Amino acid sequence: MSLSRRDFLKISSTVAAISSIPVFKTVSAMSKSTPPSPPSFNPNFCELCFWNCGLMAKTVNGKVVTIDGNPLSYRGKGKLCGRGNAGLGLLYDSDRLKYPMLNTGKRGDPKWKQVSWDEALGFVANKMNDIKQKYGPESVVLFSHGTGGSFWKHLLKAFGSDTYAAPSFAQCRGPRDVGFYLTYGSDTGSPEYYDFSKSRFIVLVGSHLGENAHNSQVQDLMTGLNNGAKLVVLDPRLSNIASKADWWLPVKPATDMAILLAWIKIVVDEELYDKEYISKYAVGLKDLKEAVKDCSAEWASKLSEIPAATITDIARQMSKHKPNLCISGGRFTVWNGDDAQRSRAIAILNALMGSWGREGGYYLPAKGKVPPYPGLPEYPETKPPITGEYPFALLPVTNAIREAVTTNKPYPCRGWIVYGSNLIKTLPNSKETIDAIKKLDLMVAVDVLPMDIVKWADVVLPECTYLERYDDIATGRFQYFEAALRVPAMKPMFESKPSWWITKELSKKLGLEAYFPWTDIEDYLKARCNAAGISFDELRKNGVVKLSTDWNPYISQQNQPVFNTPSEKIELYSKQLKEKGFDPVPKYTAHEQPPQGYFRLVFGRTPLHTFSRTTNNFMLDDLVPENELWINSKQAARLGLKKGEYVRLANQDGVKTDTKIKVKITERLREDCVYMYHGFGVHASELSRANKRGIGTDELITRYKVDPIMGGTSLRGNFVKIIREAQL
Ligand SMILES: Nc1nc2c(c(=O)[nH]1)N[C@H]1C(S)=C(S)[C@@H](COP(=O)(O)OP(=O)(O)OC[C@H]3O[C@@H](n4cnc5c(=O)[nH]c(N)nc54)[C@H](O)[C@@H]3O)O[C@H]1N2
Ligand SMILES: Nc1nc2c(c(=O)[nH]1)N[C@H]1C(S)=C(S)[C@@H](COP(=O)(O)OP(=O)(O)OC[C@H]3O[C@@H](n4cnc5c(=O)[nH]c(N)nc54)[C@H](O)[C@@H]3O)O[C@H]1N2
Ligand code: SF4
Ligand SMILES: [Mo]
Repeated sequence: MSLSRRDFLKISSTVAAISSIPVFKTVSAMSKSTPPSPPSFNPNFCELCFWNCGLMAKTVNGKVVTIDGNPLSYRGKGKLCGRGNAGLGLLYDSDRLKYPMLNTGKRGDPKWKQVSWDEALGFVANKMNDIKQKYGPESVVLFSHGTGGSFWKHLLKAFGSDTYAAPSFAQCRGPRDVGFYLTYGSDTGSPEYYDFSKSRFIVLVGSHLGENAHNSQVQDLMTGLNNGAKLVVLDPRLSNIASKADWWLPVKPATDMAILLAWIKIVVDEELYDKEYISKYAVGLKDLKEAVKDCSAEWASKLSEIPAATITDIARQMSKHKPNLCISGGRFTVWNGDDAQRSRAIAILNALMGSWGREGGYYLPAKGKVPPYPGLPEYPETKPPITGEYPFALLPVTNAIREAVTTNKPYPCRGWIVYGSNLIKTLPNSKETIDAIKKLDLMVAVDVLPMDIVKWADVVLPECTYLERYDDIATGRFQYFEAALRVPAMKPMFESKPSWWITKELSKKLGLEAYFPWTDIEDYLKARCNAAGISFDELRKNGVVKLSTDWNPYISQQNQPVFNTPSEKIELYSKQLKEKGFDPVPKYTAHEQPPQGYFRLVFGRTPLHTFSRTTNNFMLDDLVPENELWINSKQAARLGLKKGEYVRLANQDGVKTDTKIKVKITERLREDCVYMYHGFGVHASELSRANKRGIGTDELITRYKVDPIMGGTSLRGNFVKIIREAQL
């Protein structure tokens, strides 16, 4: 059955009415014979993206009927974004994974056999033990993106493997976090430590906040702007937020570093930096000055196509508002392969403005801890995780794991457990991912939907959705410390199960039950709450507990910052980088520009979808059913393209898409690129709505560079040409 959002809205206004959806059959039967019971309300936090906004779910007669923002939640501040509001579109998706399944066919060409949980977990345990015997426990690794992954991480550590990799490092924010870590000895957090609501000046380098719908951050940004903050946006596209900016810089893609270095030079040469702050907290100013001496505004202008006078003016304006300003490099920072260095340039510029630890800049995040479940046995000794040969990979590197399958370096990698990550669309060059999967001894997918990754698994473990489960306590470091809880608002549908249950059952089959001594999840959560001095009942009722509320987030005489760098200062010049053979101060690298007849493939987010995970959601599908190809009107006229026409794309390596995309003609984009939302072009035939709608950026990203500092894969260096139907 395919249900649209309009259908759903029509029928969801009363509980009796929603009985027309088959999944509500039991409710309707009940509601006819028994009067409706009073509603119950359970706190939860959203899993439609990784911001995890707090919410309250209303349940009537055992079925969730509405979800609303929880005002106590920092990340949501009482609101849910368009995607978050569509949580029921996931819960009641008729395409959901319903039973454990074994693949009796081939990986990629599966024949599914429905099996019991006992059989599915027995299969996984046997294979894991086989691999352990032949190669060692570290040869089974975890890919994990999402809250339930914490139980899998615990299980794998107990099994003897320390490799748990999230694409949010090497395919997302890793370069930014490493760039800041090398400069301040701290990453920038998630939620980022941006103090936007109090900023007087904000610079967004390639961030499209607003379309990137990270809820509280968008609210904070708008508060800052409403209070008069000036805004600069660097983006080759007039994004929604760029349309609100005081300065929109339609920078030539891949040249941002030139502008950043020119700003550093102007600020240093004209002595516009925060002198007291730099002399007290930073090292390396002299070396920095020397390193950027040739990076004039005129030089940057030639590369970036932004006027030199504008570059100079902004540097001066910026420094007038110091230290209450925030220069943000966005979250998705894997662009061109020198991304940790670009992020370092942003970190250095912030340091010159004295914005770290200052009101309106980057706040100092509150400290706090929820200790682990008490009395657990120690994890066994094991080999270091797979990070590739990247000296500053702070976390395991997804793409290095993929390589390890073929190279057996640093050791063989034979089993993958993939929790909540659609790796086929998430890692660049899907052929490399598929080739690696084909070589494995075990491939497990833990998911809620039959996404692209699922057909490559030997066994599929259906997790219930976030509204049907408890998860581990989630913590957040804001201007206070937060503990948040997810409480099931209804029983899991079909035979789906929560990860806390799946991992506990699997631990028994692996002989690891000593690591899972709790009787059930409430027993586990209560013990953790006790250890942290939190009331479980309060957390269970409100969903959120605020701790460290007396935290001072700003530097003052009594509140001095600690920099966890070798010099214990902010490192404008990095000896750490120098020692490993990298530039101690960022340098400009020229990146390839599109060849004749090609456009650079540029992509971002639609406010109403999260990657591929929401593309089948019937409440969102009606609003944004597919992605569009943005193309500048001059180029469209040159190619004779018409608005709404469907085209295919081919990239520089001759890869041609098998699906089509609708043309959107616009003035809001430079002429040298085309733009689309990432996440569409799903190739999973069981997804009745999403399958083959639009084009996936991932299909066209066959080429990538790896950041030698930290292992991030650049995703912005592919070029495409447009193929019209007539040319096929
Ligand atoms: N080409 C290209 N690649 C990219 C990006 C891009 O813009 N373009 N963006 C990059 C970025 S920034 C990131 S963060 C990554 C994101 O990478 P992923 O996290 O892999 O992206 P999603 O498409 O959201 O895949 C999530 C998977 O989790 C499943 N899922 C959803 N909810 C649950 C749940 O409750 N439990 C379980 N077990 N599974 C669940 C979904 O069905 C889906 O299969 O991708 C990166 N890769
Ligand atoms: N609605 C929604 N919100 C999301 C997500 C989602 O899937 N959906 N995903 C979340 C996640 S995990 C992440 S990491 C963030 C990512 O969100 P952001 O950090 O904002 O990053 P991008 O998606 O890369 O931003 C895309 C913008 O960068 C511009 N751009 C492209 N090339 C260049 C360039 O060379 N220079 C400059 N200056 N700009 C360039 C594009 O035109 C586009 O407007 O979004 C988060 N928020
Ligand atoms: S930003 Fe939106 S999708 Fe993400 S967690 Fe919050 S409400 Fe959910
Ligand atoms: Mo991300």
